[in-house]
Amino acid sequence: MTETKKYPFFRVSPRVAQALAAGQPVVALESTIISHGMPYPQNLETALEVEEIVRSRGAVPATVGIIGGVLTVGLETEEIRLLAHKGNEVAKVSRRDLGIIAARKAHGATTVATTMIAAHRAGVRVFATGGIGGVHRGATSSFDISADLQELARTPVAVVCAGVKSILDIGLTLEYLETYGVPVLGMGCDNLPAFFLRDSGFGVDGRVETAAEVAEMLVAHWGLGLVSGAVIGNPIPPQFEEDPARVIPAIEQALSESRKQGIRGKDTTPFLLARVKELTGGESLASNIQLVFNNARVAGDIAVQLEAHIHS
Ligand code: PSU
Ligand code: MN
Repeated sequence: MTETKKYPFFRVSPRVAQALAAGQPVVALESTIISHGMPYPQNLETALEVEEIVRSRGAVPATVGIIGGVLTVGLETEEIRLLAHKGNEVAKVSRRDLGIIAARKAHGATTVATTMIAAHRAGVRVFATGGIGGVHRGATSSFDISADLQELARTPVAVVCAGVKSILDIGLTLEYLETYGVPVLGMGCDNLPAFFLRDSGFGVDGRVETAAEVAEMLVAHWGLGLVSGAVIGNPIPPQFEEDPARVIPAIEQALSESRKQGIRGKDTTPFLLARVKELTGGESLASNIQLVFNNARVAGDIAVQLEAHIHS
């Protein structure tokens, strides 16, 4: 079964399609971070500023989301506004939810996993976000492992992120990525960043200093016929790093509350993110926004370098 004209399930905006056809660098951006990851109106302001930052590096932004059941690469400002405003009312859509939301012609926010799916299908190789999903603490009994990791195993898109938030088991997340053949690079760092903190204490597979170096590694990885994605860990700028003495207790408390309240499945990550934000006050939101900006800059640079490589 293929899609028909009557039911277009997937769409690339004309702006992004033209950029891709012209060989311009494009950076994909996710929308769960908008609808579920940040409150309104900071989510909207951040999403639009991230697009501006990507442009300022010489690349074309392509925010991904689901509008009326159509998985769309390159949301218009009004569509971003819709997802930002609706927030938790729109579905958080991972791989297993895509067909359900498409058939219902509902709106949806794409996670890292579904943003990768859409980016790959459109021909976009670089994607910027805040933090990826991973292996949850206690996963040995809950089995809670983000579908983001499986997507990284099977979809050739490079995800620039500030590492993994310590609501997760960072060590197990790296073990999982190793098993599935996903390279983890550190942008100017030997250890994977831990979102609000610059250093998780867990080593990356390759330290890189420049976007050009990342592009070379991606060209080699994919040139060898490997189909997995890659994680580019980019530490939060030092001036925005959080105090571990504030963040770590907040994370511990959020985790303990989620266990007590029996939060499960796809609600776990949004619950923990929102709770950590409440417990640390507005400051953590400001850091969150700054690290996303920083990832957008680096992703823009990587996309530019990757295009330069492909056309040289
Ligand atoms: N981690 C964050 N911020 C986020 C997310 C994760 O620090 O906004 C979002 C991303 O969209 C990610 C998703 O893909 O949560 C993972 O959800 P889950 O753990 O349910 O797979
Ligand atoms: Mn999960």
